[in-house]
Amino acid sequence: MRILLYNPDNGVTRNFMPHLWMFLLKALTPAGHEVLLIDGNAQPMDEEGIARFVIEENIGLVGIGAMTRMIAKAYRMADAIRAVGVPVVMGGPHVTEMADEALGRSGGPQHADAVALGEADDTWPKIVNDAAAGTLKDIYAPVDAFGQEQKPSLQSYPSIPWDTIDLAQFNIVPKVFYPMLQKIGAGWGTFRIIPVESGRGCPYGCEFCTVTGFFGDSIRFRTNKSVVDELLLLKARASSERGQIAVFFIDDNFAINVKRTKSLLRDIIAANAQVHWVAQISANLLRDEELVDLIAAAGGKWIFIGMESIDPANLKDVNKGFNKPGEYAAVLERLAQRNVFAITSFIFGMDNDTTGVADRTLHEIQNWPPGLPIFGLLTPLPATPLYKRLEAAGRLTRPKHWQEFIPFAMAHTPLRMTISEAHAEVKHGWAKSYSPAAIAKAVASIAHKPLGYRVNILIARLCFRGIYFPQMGRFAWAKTIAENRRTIFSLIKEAFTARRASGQDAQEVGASAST
Ligand code: B12
Ligand code: SF4
Repeated sequence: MRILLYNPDNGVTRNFMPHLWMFLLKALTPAGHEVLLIDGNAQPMDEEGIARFVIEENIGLVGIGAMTRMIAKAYRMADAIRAVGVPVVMGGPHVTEMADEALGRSGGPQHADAVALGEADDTWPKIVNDAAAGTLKDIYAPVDAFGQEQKPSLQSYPSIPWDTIDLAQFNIVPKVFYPMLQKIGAGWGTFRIIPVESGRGCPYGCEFCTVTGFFGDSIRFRTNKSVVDELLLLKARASSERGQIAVFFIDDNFAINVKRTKSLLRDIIAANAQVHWVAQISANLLRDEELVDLIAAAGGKWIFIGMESIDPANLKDVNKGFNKPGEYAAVLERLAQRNVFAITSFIFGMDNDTTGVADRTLHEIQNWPPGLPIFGLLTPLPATPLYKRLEAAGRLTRPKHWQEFIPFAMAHTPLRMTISEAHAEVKHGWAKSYSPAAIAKAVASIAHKPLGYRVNILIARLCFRGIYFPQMGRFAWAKTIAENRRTIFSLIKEAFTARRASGQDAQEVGASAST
């Protein structure tokens, strides 16, 4: 049977990074089937396009995975596929919580023939076999013989063949940058970010988050060896292609078990398996100097920190009181001293937020080492404690917000400001942080560091700007480059000056050697 795994586009950004679930399920597919992958963020497709594709490619089963924000598109695509007679199985965090919605049992139309609940590592082979035999069931739950929920241990994690997978569509370098980047060094025209997981689960239970409910509060890890082997495979591929590959450790809290993380990082260093990587780690765990040393030595370049708010009252409200705003600056300094920078994520529209929250947050940020601030709105995702609390209080203004997804729009009323004030705060946060002046200041603030770090900050800022200000077309990129031309040209000039100087040094060395 030919199987298509499809991830709908998020409608905001393009091909930032492939979605791991597709590659994982492909690796777990029983022998004898062929699996094709389409990530809508890299290969945009509409309903008509996907219906034509499944017919032309003789697809016998389509698997669709989606977060809540892409579910409306996922349902539309599923409808188009089912209309041409091909069965659809859906999985992922949204349909796990809203299986009845996907199966048409909550008053709306049916979108999926089957739903895979929760982690599908163990159920996927069964789904494929049932589909091939024409006996697809409606619900696949990861349970043992006694009906008890069973989570994959991750101890026997499949090997994802990153060495042979076609990654061309996931090159994140906008074409307009090719000529400039190739001058920096060979291979800089391609840059892929690959998702790798080393463990699953988070016990913290923040009110707005689905992770504790979905993956559970007991944490499971892959073996160090299996992670190291995966990194070595990626490193070998990058070097054979003379391209750049970075890894995103998608674990929700990469250092949740500090002892284990240190042992993994030591193994990465010992195996010389370092690639540049990003990981998500909560601020409280970054107090540990030895951990931060190992992060830097093992290739860590960016750490995503869910800071959420600089107001302890807000953090307490959402059960994230373990975040201590008073230590944010020290945590970021500790990272920056080792040339590791942070993606700092903030949520506005929390219950204790009032107008001016963006300026108050920006005021703090300006004293921190340069990083990548990102701003979002408190969003009640289905089945989270937050959703239940707001629903009980009658505060949901769009209880089924996913049916008509609007980027950066609230679905409930904040307590101490209006919805439009909250939207304005987010806009202000992005506009101020990603203005040409702010980008120039971020680059200049590390003028004492080697050029590569400043180029890194510049490129990352230009790309992150696109999360809020759509930057998908050639024209949008040209405009962004024009606006930031002073910073860009000053770094290019510095690169050429350094290159010429090193060329002259080499000539002088050559001349003195021959005399
Ligand atoms: C990496 C990641 C991202 C990446 C992008 C995604 C990517 N390219 O990989 C980045 C950092 C950009 C990101 C951003 C956001 N993310 Co995010 N992200 C994750 C994260 C940490 C890992 C995803 C992952 O690969 N997991 C590992 C794989 C193996 O798990 P999985 O995807 O769930 O797949 C398993 C099952 O679900 C199932 N399955 C999944 N799909 C399918 C399909 C079929 C057919 C079948 C059978 C089974 C199946 O089988 C898989 C194996 O068991 C998850 C949290 C988490 N731990 O999953 C959050 C998560 C997915 N993100 C979440 C959110 C909310 C966001 C944001 C909206 C945050 C924000 N406020 O801005 C943005 C939106 C991004 C966008 N523009 O679309 C939520 C989604 C909740 C929901 N109900 O939708 C999660 C669950 C975290 C949370 N806080 O609750 N994210
Ligand atoms: S620490 Fe992160 S992953 Fe864990 S519950 Fe909180 S927001 Fe979710």
